[in-house]
Amino acid sequence: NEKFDLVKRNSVEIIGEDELKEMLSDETNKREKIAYIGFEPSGKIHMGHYLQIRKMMDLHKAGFKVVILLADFHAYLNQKGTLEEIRELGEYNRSVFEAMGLEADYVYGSEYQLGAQYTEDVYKLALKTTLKRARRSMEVIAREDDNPKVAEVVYPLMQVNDIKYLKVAVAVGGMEQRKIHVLARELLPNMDFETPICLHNPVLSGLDGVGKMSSSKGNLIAADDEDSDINKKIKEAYCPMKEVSGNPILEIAHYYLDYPAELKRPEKYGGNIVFNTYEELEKAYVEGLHPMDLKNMVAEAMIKIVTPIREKMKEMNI
Ligand code: IYR
Repeated sequence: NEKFDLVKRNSVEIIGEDELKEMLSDETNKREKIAYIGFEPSGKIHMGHYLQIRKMMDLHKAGFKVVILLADFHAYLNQKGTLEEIRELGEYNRSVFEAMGLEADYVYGSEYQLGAQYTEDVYKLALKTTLKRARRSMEVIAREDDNPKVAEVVYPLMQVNDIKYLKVAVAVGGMEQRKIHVLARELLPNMDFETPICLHNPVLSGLDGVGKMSSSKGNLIAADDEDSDINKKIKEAYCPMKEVSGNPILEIAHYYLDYPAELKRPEKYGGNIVFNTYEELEKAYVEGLHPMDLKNMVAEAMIKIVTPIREKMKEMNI
C-alpha cells in the first residue's frame, strides 16, 4: 500500500501497524483519521523538529487530519518557564511550522486541560498508574532536577489523556515518547477510548556528538540558520571516521539526503560517486569514505532544505 509506505518511511517503529493499514484502506472512516503530535513550546525550532513536521505532512497526504498540540501546561509542569513566556514561544513555534508548509489545526493544551471531565479523567489515570511507571515514562523527557517534583508524574497522565480528548487515532512523537505511548495503549481501552496507534520518529544526535539535538544545548541546525552558519556548524561537527553509531552527520545523511544521492568531487580526490540508498552510503563510510566528503554532501542538503524555510520566515516577519 502506497499510503502506508509513505507514513512508515523514515520512522523507527509503528506500534499497531496492522490497525494503521486497515485505517488507510478503509474509505468509510469507521475510525476518524486524526493524527497528532505535541510539542513543549521551544525557543529554537531545529532539524529534529522538522523530521517530525515532515512526518505530519506525510500523514496529511495520506488523508489524515493533523493536530498540533502546543503543550503549554506540559512545558510549565516541566519547568520551562511561566505560562506567559511559554505561550509566546507557542505562537512562535506555530508560525515556524506554518513556514515549513504544514497544514494543521493548532491547539493549546490549556484550552481544554482545565475542563472538569478532563480533570476527572486525570484523577482516574492517577489511580491506575504506579509512581514507578509514571517516572520511568519520563526518563528522557523530564528536566534534570535534584529534587524531582510531583509535576513530573502528572505530566505523562495528561499526555495519555490528551490522546482521548483530541480523539487521536495516530499519536506521533520521537522515540523518547514511547513509554508514555505504551502506557496510553494500556490505559485508554479502560477509559472508553480505542487503543491508539503510535508512530515513533528517530531522535537526532547533537552536532557535538554529546546527547541529542536540543534547543537548550545549541548543538543544532536551526530552521532559520544562514548558509554560512550551516557550513560552519557542519564543518565543526563531530563526525568520527568510519563510525556509525552516535554520528550526527551520518544520521542527517540518513534522514535528509534524497536518494540516489551524488557526491561531487574533483577527479584528483576520487571523482563523483552516486549512492543509491543510505545503506550504500553507510557502507562506503565504514570502509573509509572521508568525513569531509560526507560533510560536503550533508551541508549542501541542509542548505537546500533550510533556505526556503528561512526565506518564508523572513517574509512572515518571524
Ligand atoms: N512530551 C512531549 C510534549 C507533549 C507531547 C504530547 I504527544 C502531548 O500530548 C503532550 C506533551 C515532549 O517531550 O516534548
